[in-house]
Amino acid sequence: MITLYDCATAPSPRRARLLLAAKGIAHDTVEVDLRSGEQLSEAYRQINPQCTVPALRTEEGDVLTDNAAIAAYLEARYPEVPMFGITPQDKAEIASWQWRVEFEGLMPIAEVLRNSSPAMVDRALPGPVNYAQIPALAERGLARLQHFLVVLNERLAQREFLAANQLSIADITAVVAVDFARAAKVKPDERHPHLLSWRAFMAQKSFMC
Ligand SMILES: N[C@@H](CCC(=O)N[C@@H](CS)C(=O)NCC(=O)O)C(=O)O
Repeated sequence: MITLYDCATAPSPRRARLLLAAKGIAHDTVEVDLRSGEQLSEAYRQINPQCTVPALRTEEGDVLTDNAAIAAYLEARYPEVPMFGITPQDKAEIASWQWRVEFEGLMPIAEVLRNSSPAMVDRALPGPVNYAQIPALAERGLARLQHFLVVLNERLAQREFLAANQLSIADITAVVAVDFARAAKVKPDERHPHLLSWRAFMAQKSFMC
């Protein structure tokens, strides 16, 4: 049985959880308590030396330690509900939006939170090494995040889904980014009607959690 090392309150493991749910893959869950620093414990380092969640133990016993590897593995192992597209064109478009959501959405949220939160002093980046906060990155991240909601809204003006006219990994990543933006006090509003409609439409998907 697959095991997901998860944290119910964190955005990155939610991406893996949603993908597992969208593909209908049964799995065990081990909750890792990020608030108490369990990800830095010796026991968790033995599982994932990068000290991050998600991690996923495959049925073959390998441990995959980031969303990119987890998603690549799950798509190859359980292709039944394709989430990365089938045709070369669709695969390219989905990969492009997956990257944009990560780079223009998730990264700015991390920049804001990790460089401003008192709880994250010296934890400005995840992982085993401590890095000091850079307050200017929080400021830049906020501007980038606000701009990204505009980008998403424009993209979704004429489309049901973010890429390739199909539900894909890019929609899942975007749901996680848009929802977690609230932690940075940014959320879609009446300036982003298409983004709000898409989010409401995504909320109806049976796998949404
Ligand atoms: N590249 C990783 C990033 C994972 C990541 O940053 N996870 C955060 C939770 S959202 C984490 O484990 N943080 C631990 C920490 O802050 O020490 C992925 O997407 O899989």
